[in-house]
Amino acid sequence: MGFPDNFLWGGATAANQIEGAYLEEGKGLSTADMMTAGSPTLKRAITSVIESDRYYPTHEAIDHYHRFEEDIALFAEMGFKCYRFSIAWSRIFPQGDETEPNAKGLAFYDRLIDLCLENDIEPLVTISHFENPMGLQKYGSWENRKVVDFYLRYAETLFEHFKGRVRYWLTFNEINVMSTMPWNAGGIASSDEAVKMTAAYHQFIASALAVKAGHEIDLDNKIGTMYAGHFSYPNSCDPDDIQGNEDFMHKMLFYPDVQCRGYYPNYKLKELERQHITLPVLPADAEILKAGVVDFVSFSYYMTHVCGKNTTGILRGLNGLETGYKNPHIERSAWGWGIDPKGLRYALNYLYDRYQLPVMVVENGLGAADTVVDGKIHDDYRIDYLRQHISEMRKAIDLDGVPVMGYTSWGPIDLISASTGEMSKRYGFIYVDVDDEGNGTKQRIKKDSFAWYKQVIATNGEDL
Ligand code: BGP
Repeated sequence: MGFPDNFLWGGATAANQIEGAYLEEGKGLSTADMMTAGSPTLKRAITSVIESDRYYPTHEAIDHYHRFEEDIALFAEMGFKCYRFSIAWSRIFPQGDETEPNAKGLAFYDRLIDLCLENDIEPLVTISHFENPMGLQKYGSWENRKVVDFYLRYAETLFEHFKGRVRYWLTFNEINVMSTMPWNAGGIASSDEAVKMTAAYHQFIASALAVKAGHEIDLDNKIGTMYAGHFSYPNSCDPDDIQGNEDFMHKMLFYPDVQCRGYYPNYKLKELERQHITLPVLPADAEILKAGVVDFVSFSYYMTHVCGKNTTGILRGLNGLETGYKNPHIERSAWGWGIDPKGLRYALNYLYDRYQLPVMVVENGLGAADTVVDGKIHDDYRIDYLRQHISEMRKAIDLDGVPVMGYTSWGPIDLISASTGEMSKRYGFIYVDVDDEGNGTKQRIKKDSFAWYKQVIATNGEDL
């Protein structure tokens, strides 16, 4: 009993949140490079000005691009079995639409991946994580079907180039974020529903084509969906609350439904009909979606929501990530995210029941402000959070029989927050000396949670 022997313990990051070096070695500008910093109360903005007096977090981030050797060594010291990271599309195809890849961009990831493999760390690559080459803006980004071809060329380049070295892939990070943060998800600046649904449709087609190509290039490739786990409880047992909650869940769940089943669910087709939205369907698309179903389901899990009959709008509140009613049974993080470890067991069961595919938790963690006292960071609150979540995940395996493949906690090293652009919202086992303005030595310091997680992995989750 307990975690399987080959369980993939590790951590997860995204290129635009850690690498920096935003224009080095031929990299083109990405949509993430055009976002200002924000704060818990101030939303990040999209800008067309590349240099300004506001700090642009992706430009330097934590300088992982130049310090990856030190960072991977620290992950290896913790005993990571798996490292989930993303490849910056604009390092490989700087404008997005070139026919030949940028060799220097591939070379950086060669070094990173080879180092992981030397340390027996299985790479799990997110092909697109909240960044698109700015060069694709002239096409209208994902609103234009042409971008499917550019994405496919990019994905095939990765499958070919890293063949035999990378076996686990995710086509899009949190694909359902197209509904809530379309700029992050697809370089879409509009909040118009028809535009977002068109862009999402194109991403489904692109994902399906990539899954098919990935399997053709290497039968060993396992390619997954990555769902922003927006799980929600009904506000009461009033049947209208149950329906209201279901309506919210559907707005999110249709994304993994399409990727796992290979077709749009009826409830979504009916909703689109009511909204007078026509999807840009081409004759062969039904076949494409069917032939490109994913091999596994991965998701991020930070919080749960409460919805019901009077929930208006799907997401609102702090950073746009709090939904509906307050849940009096759970506590909240300093950023207002509802902390619900038991919900993780529920979520794992929910996804496995729905798709009957292996499941992986590819993000989970506590964003908190840490203080350095005498060169040490005593983050018992983080240990507490992770311990509770991991123990609920174990129940899903032991008591419910859910085939959980692995667990990569979010931000094993402090990095830039995606929603706020802050550095002070920290998730790491490793502290990085950088503040919200980008000042600091960038020195890496192990927090108390570092030794704790190392022990968790060493005992395969026995010693929590
Ligand atoms: C997910 C994203 C990540 C990450 C995480 C934590 O939505 O996939 O990129 O940032 O959330 O969120 P935040 O950084 O806003 O605290």
